[in-house]
Amino acid sequence: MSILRTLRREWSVSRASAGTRRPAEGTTGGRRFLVILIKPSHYDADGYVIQWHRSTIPSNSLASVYGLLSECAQAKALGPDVDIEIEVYDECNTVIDVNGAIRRIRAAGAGFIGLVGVQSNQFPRALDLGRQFRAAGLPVVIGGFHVSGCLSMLPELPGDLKEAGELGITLFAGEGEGRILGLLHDIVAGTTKPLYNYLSDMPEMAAATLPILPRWAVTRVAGHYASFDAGRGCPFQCSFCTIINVQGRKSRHRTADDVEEIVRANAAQGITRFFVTDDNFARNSNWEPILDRLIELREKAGFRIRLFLQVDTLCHRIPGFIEKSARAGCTAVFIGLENINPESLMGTKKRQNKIWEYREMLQAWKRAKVLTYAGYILGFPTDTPESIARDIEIIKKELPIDLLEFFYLTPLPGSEDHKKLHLRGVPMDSDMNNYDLEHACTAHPLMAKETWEKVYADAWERYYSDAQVEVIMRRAAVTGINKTKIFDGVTVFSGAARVEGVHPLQFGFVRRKIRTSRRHGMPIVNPLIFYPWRIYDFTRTLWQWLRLVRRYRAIQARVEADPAKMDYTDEALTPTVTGATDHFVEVFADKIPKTHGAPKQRVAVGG
Ligand code: B12
Ligand code: SF4
Repeated sequence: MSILRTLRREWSVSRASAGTRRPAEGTTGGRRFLVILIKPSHYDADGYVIQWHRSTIPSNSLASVYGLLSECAQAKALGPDVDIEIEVYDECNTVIDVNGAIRRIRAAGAGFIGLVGVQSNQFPRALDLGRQFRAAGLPVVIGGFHVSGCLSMLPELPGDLKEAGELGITLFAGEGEGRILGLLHDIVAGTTKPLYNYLSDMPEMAAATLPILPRWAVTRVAGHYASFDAGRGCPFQCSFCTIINVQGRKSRHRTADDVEEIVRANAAQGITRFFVTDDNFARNSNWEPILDRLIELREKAGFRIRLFLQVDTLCHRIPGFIEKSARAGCTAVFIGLENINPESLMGTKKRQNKIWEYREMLQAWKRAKVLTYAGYILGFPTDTPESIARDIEIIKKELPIDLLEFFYLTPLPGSEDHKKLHLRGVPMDSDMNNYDLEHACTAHPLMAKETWEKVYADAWERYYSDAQVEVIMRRAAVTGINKTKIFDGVTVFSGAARVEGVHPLQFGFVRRKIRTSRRHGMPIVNPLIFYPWRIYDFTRTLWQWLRLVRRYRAIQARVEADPAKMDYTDEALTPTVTGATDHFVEVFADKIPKTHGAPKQRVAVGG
């Protein structure tokens, strides 16, 4: 019943902290310069901001920019008599009091609003917030992947970035390390430029400013996870990826000393759980010294570090990587599986994914008792409802994945896919709010939009069937994965899309819908209509969650009570025999390119 316990605990903390004024950082009584950092969320289909009493994943962009500004504040960078104060909010877990923020900056006498880490799907919300602050005459700066991605790949500014400029909002492209002070000076002098573009000049990460958030901001994330990026950049070339075009393909990494400092700074405020946001930590060329240091901190200095890592499907080939990750405290890992059809993977230049090694790789994580999450993209050009259904069934039976999450193949601004479609004039959804990987944003060659939408909804139903949930729990029991973790994971991943209508990556505990925080241009609903609807909406959702939790508790109780639970085995858990080819690899044999290490082609079975 851990989810309900978490909810109860989080709810009481939320109530206790409601209305408390956030402590200003570094005040000494001189002139004031107030920076309000906001990580915007985005809108649901009804135009309400997607936000929660507690979010589940911390924002590393916010921690990075907060770290940069804290450094300026501590260094008295605007002069010895100027106190730089910083407030920091993640809109996914906090309702933004726009009028209050305006009043506080006015009372301070100077300052600005920083809209941080704004992704494409958050840009409309960022513009709506920016519009209100600009109407009050405050300086507003937007940074993050939408601005950086568009500027790195498109020949000219798209309409929404132009609109931001017309509102007087400053755009910041590229990374903030080493550049924030210049921006602050310009804001103070009133000479802020419409655009700062540092994309061609990526800062070194060694000795770069450390990402950090104050404890009260971290505790708004369930489980009190903090985050850091141990490195940026990825050597691969997936065509749907924006990262390589913004942060580059060269691995830039923090030092082991810096990572230790991040851990110690967080531990000093009672936080030792970390989401390491490197898109592919296995390709961080400094992974080993970093893991060695974390192992030392855990095993010699007694830090109770827990890590969530993101890796690629070839990580098991790096000697010692999985073992050291586990010893360093990794209890969960996200693997960019993306698809099991080699044709789809080749089509998006994801050549590094060798499907014949998937099972071995997943079993290696299982042996280390690490929970595995994998992303699966739906809508590659050759995908059909039938082929997707077949592939999901194969995964369920033959691959020991714990939690699978589905995405639409999306031409994200900043990716090669988006650039190509844009230059060819192929129609794409003009509403950036939909670029959340939960919407079909462009036409599919074989599936109508409605078919694709049904395939997406069905994928969650198909993978999280009660029978498969039991299989996942049985595999977890026999491989020693923590049963509370598996229960929580399965419940959230199964329910987020189906009950709340949001992807698990956007999920939080206890949804909030604020009547007046509605998308620009949509009417504010009369309270007499809004509140009865909201009560109904809330009760319906709660009821669905309770039913789901009850069902899964019954399944877990059955698994736990089974005297033969430690004898459980299935095809996915059976070790791959050297030289033999897994059944699912044979299914795709005719599509496997003849690359180094590929199994010899056999006759393809199944369609
Ligand atoms: C961690 C992460 C998450 C976390 C936390 C979000 C966060 N941004 O912290 C979670 C899991 C919540 C998340 C969710 C999603 N994510 Co995400 N995420 C990432 C990831 C892996 C790391 C983010 C990060 O920490 N980057 C490092 C920081 C330091 O870089 P940065 O954000 O660009 O910030 C720097 C500069 O931009 C600048 N800057 C930024 N803001 C500001 C503000 C000011 C005022 C200034 C001066 C400077 C400045 O300075 C910062 C420091 O250098 C990135 C990939 C990546 N490598 O960045 C994807 C990424 C940002 N996510 C992406 C996507 C698509 C999503 C989702 C929409 C989809 C999904 N279902 O996964 C969801 C939606 C969430 C929502 N609520 O709407 C895309 C965005 C692409 C785009 N065109 O927008 C990325 C790039 C990955 C990808 N697939 O290509 N994500
Ligand atoms: S492996 Fe991940 S981070 Fe690297 S290019 Fe591919 S999608 Fe991008």
